[in-house]
Amino acid sequence: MPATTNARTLRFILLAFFSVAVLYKVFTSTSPSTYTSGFTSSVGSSSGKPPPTLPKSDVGHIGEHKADADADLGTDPSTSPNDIKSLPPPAAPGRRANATFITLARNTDTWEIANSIRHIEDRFNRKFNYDWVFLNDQPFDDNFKKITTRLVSGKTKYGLIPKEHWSFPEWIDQDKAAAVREDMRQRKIIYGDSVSYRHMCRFESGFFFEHELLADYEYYWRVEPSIKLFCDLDEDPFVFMKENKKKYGFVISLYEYKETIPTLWETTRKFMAEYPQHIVENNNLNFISDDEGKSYNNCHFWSNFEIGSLDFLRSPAYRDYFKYLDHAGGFFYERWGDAPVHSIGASLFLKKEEVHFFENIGYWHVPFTHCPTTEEDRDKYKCSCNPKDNFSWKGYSCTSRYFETNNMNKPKGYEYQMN
Ligand SMILES: Nc1nc2c(ncn2[C@@H]2O[C@H](COP(=O)(O)OP(=O)(O)O)[C@@H](O)[C@H]2O)c(=O)[nH]1
Ligand SMILES: [Mg+2]
Repeated sequence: MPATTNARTLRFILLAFFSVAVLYKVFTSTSPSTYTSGFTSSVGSSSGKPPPTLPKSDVGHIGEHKADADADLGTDPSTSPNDIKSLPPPAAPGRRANATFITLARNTDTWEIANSIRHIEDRFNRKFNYDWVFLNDQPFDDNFKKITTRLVSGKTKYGLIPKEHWSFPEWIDQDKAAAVREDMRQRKIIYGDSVSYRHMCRFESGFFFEHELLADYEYYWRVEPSIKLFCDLDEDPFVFMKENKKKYGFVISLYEYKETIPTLWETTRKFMAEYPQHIVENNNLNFISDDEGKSYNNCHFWSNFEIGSLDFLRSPAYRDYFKYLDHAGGFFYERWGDAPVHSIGASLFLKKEEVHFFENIGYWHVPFTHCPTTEEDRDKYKCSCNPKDNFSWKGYSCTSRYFETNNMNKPKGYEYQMN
């Protein structure tokens, strides 16, 4: 055979071999059609192993996610609608108000107040770092200070209540006061036989805002042991109060037990007659009275939550009112609570628009919940409360009345939360 023929034959054999090899590769390496795109496909081919077997729905889900990452994931019921966000900043930018949290507590309340602080910090204060003032009729022990300082992101301050703010004033007849306690004990009136509860109510009514540790602050937020916050609080309520000239803020309102305040209203009426200069026009009298002030309807703002102005409580009007009530003796001869006392003060000495209802602060203190009414708000503020538990539109709440007497529109859908 000539050399050229040999060379041609060799080229043909090589070409045929190469073509067969290419065809073999093409037919054996085609991916299964399910994995044409996305995360699972690339895992399968790069590892050299067959792709993991996933249930059909998961395969579709992962493929979709990768192929269409920007699509509205809310349309897929098995997918969280949350966008991927970066972590929130450690401290919210912007101005702060001159404000503090305030808690009255005993050393035995350490773990219950620890829970409350955790709620307030997680939902709000870790980004705002406001101070926290703790007051007690006994010295706080080291453990109370250690645990609370550990949890609060702002400064913590611990104060002892002066004796004259936590004792019987000299004009109180001790025998008469003891007889009332015994009678209330027999009638099973809540805290009716307690001396310390009465000191507490009197202190919260008239003295906490006089404590030297609060002297330099303008606003306070009262926090009690074992409360919960259900929603994120991204807007600073103290700054809100300041910018909108608000003096008293609440989340829950309800009727007071009338057995605890038999003569509170007649004493208040005497005060109004003697101090007419303190009663402002366009006040909230119609919130607390159904007959233009003849009688009290027992509605009050629930004072275990309050965001308020210390300057209001330190005003001549409120100070005169407390002094008048204190001399009348009802903190000991009855069992006047600080909630009706603050509420009557705020309703008579403040203009309507200086009082504010915080619809978006989801809150619990045994046994009542306020949960933002609309789903839109519960989404926006990441609330964890069940809207069925929202007490605000139910029969024993006064918040409907508050809206009506202030000509405010109730939130959309409130009527579905009335029962
Ligand atoms: N230091 C001190 N704090 C008290 C005393 N009694 C109640 N408190 C506080 O006063 C507030 C109201 O008391 P609490 O027991 O929650 O009453 P309730 O919410 O009306 O059932 C809470 O912050 C308590 O920690 C007391 O005898 N001493
Ligand atoms: Mg309480």
